[in-house]
Amino acid sequence: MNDTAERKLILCHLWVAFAAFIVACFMGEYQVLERSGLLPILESPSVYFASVSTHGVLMAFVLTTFFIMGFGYAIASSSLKQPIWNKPLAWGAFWLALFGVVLAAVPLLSGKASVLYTFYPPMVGHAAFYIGATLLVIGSWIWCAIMLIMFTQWKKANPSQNVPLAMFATAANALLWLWASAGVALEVLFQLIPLSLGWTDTIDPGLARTLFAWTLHPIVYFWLIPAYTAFYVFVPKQAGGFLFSDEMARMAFIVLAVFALPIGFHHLYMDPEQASGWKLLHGIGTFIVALPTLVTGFTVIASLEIAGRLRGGKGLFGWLGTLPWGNPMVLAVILSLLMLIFGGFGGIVNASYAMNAMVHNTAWVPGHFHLIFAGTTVIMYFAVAYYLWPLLVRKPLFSNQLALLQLWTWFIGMSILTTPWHVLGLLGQPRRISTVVYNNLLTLAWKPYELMMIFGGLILLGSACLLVYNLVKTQLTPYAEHFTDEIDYAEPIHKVGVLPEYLNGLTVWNKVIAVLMAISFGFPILQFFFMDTFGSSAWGN
Ligand code: HAS
Ligand code: CU
Repeated sequence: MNDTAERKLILCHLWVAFAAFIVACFMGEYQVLERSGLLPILESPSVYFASVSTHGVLMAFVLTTFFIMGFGYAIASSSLKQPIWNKPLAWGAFWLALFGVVLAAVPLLSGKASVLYTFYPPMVGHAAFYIGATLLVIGSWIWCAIMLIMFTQWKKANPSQNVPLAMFATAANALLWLWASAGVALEVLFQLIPLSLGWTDTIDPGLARTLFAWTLHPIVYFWLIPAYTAFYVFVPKQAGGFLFSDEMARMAFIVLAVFALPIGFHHLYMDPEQASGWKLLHGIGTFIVALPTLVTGFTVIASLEIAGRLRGGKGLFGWLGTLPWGNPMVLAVILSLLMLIFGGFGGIVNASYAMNAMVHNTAWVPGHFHLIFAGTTVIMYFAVAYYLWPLLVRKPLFSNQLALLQLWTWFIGMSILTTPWHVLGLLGQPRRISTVVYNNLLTLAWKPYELMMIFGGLILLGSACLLVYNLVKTQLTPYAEHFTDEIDYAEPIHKVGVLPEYLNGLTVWNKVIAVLMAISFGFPILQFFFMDTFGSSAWGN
């Protein structure tokens, strides 16, 4: 990353991501306080829902999209050793996406779009919210195009070589996101924007939820793939060893990209608009997409073991002690995998139809996704930030000790926050509620868990401030001469020969996705146009 202009482009993306993140963390703490009912002065359902909607949008769409774009540019330019294709276009995408965020923020913050980050109709918010979100998505599509063009051009110029694993993963994610975002784009363009502008009087929530489910599952893998990329291409080297298998990693990314797409109905198990046969089909796919995560867990732990043994670790678990726990990337991956055990377990419970009936729409679900997204996934975003910042600003990290403290507190805070959420779900607390006003034995049983959540949230807030403090201080320290600015990618333990096209290209997988999507979403969407459906009038704001 020798080019100053490129480093600036990457840094700007990452700063927007973490600025959104820190604002959303303050909102998160306010929300647990408000729900607990402990401070009557805070009680206000309208402020609460404006806050939850903004918090969700900032975390799920702004932090992620900007982080993924910035990280993608860093990977593309460093792993392909090529300048970023069409930098003015990349800047255009950045400003368009940022403008979209500001446009959406106005109605969100003024309570005119308190429709939550899933914006399920017939709730409807101000049109500026949907238009802003659309611009953010269009910005991300331009990023996808740049990634895929760089991927294709490099392959053409280097026909006998394998695409670097990091770029393969990034291109797979770009392809996944182009397919994934089409569902919500159709919903917003043809249903929500016309309704919010008053061009139509009613909306079909069944069709809207089906289109949203098309996006909702793959989007979580769009967020996850950068974390897995760091697992595979940074962690083994940082731990002092080698990647256990390059081919397994590619296979995992392919299965993630292909099978994350046709399975969204596990979000609609309890909805009436799709028949049970389609839900079964999507349910089977949901279990298939858990496999690449198991493969990833295995490969990454095997890579850590190789590193630990090379560093002198003996016995069954002796290698764990010899790992460099003081390296933020290594500490982060261990904590990330620990959170994945229970976060993934929760996912398997959700995916099992009968158990889903028990936990759907309860506090269990935010428990699941805070653990696996804000925990497993976002902790790797921090590790990547600690790794990239010094290379981007060409100065050493301000404090390694603070970085380690920040990662530990994030892990501890997230465990304290999400365990009670899971319990509350089993105790029957609904999700998406503000304060509970009725006091009976059931809601009294919730109280101790709510207190724990406030405490967990406070630790997380402190941890988030530490992250931003460390990054700002790194940027502001005086210039250090001769600081390295090259990303150090992990090498596989066995040299990889020339790979077959299905492990080195995405064209064939794109066709597989097209077929699977036509099967799994074709009829379920088309049926809305051939049967009698009833529209609902807009509700809210
Ligand atoms: Fe999920 C709902 C099913 C993964 C995010 N999920 C959500 C929502 C979000 C989300 C945001 O089937 C809420 C949407 C909303 O607002 O309505 N999810 C799954 C399944 C998986 C899964 C089966 N989810 C994720 C990931 C996310 C995410 C990843 C974000 C990044 N999820 C569901 C379902 C729902 C759902 C239903 C709907 C619920 C409802 O009713 O509304 C799987 O892919 C998970 C597979 C993972 C595993 C874990 C394997 C463990 C490993 C760790 C090994 C480590 C060791 C420790 C041994 C099976 C690999 C090593 C230690 C050392 C020291 C080295
Ligand atoms: Cu899902």
